[in-house]
Amino acid sequence: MEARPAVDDAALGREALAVLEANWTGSGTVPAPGLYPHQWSWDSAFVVIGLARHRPERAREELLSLLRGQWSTGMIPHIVFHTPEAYFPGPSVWRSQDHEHAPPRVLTSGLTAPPLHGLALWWLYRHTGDAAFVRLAYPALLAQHAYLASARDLGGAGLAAIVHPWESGMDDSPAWDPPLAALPEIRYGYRNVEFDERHPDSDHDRYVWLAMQYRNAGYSSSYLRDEHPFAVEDPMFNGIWLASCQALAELAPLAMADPRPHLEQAERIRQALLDRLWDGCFYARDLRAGSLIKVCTVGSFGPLLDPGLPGDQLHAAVELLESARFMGATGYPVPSCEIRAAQFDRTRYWRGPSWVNTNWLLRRAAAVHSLDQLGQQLTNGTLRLVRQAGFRECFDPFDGSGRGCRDFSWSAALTLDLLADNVIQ
Ligand code: 2M8
Repeated sequence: MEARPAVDDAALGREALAVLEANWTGSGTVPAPGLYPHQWSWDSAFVVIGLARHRPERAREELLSLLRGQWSTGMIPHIVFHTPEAYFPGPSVWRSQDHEHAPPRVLTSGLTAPPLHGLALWWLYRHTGDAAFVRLAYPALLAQHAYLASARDLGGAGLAAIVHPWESGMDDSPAWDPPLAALPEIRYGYRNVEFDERHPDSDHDRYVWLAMQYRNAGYSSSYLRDEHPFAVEDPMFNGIWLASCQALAELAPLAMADPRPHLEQAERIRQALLDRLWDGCFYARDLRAGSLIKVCTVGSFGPLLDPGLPGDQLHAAVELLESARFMGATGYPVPSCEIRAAQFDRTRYWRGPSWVNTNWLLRRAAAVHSLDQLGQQLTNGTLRLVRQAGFRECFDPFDGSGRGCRDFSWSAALTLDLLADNVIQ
């Protein structure tokens, strides 16, 4: 089934719900039929957000289903495999079942993903008032945050490092080009799909090689700290983590827990973002090269999710976002890379196209800072994209045409959320 562009809000909402219904496997929502036949971590968090007001019961099941894949280290894996459907790299590559910290009966990947789950739980609570569910899910998210603070603070300054482009969720972002280029030349032909327009073979080989290096080291934290060749502090990953820390601080009393550690963690992240990633814009830091990766991408705006972001950085980042380097020059919000960068490519996955999830995150950031006009512009532009092109995976930021998968879950879920807010306003 492919959702057709709908003319009115009610029809668009019905189509979005139908997509999510079709993508529900009975134990989680797949990002899209075919290409992504399992449960992905931050995709599920976006689905929870989108369903919070429409199908809260399903939103709760979605989160619990993902959490069944959580490792005893607290790590929430970026993919949880619930079905035998083929995907590469699948369970035979990750071999989670051989790892003492992986759950015994659920197969997962060995990497993590942006920690949006705290914010998603808060969103669900905000719209349902279901404190019992907060009490149920809170310990898992507490453990996730503890894992990030202990095993992933590879730079020692309070930020969590990603150890693979897949952990950013923005796989092919030009921000990962320099650390990937520093890896040895790899031509193993790991891919087992015939054609994948998303990335060149050489990149895909590097992705799989990197994942296997980590797996072969037993998914060990000391290996990550001392040897793993890819370690990057990403402003989007950390901006999302900070937002989830603040969300958990608000939820902690409902779980009879102390909110202060979450606020202290948020403060550490804020300070480290400013000290380590800010240079007129938030850039990713390559911990192995010891330098900033000087390309502005949509990830540069992650720290806007912080209500405590100082005014200077807030104004400079918003000015950049609205400028002709980003959404000021494209017909639709928000290109995934600065359009003047040499690496910008309007057709390539995470190197130019607009994505509904990053638009939603920026709209959330606009709400946090009471930037109503920016928020409305992001809402309108995003709804225009899905109205015209359907719930595609991503979109050409200039002409709004759809790219990648059809019937993509987070595009449908977040449309529901945008529509619900539009009605309220
Ligand atoms: C994309 O990532 C996967 C690998 O995890 C892939 O390229 O096959 C990204 O867009 C990521 O953000 C997303 O979570 C995933 C599933 O939608 O697809």
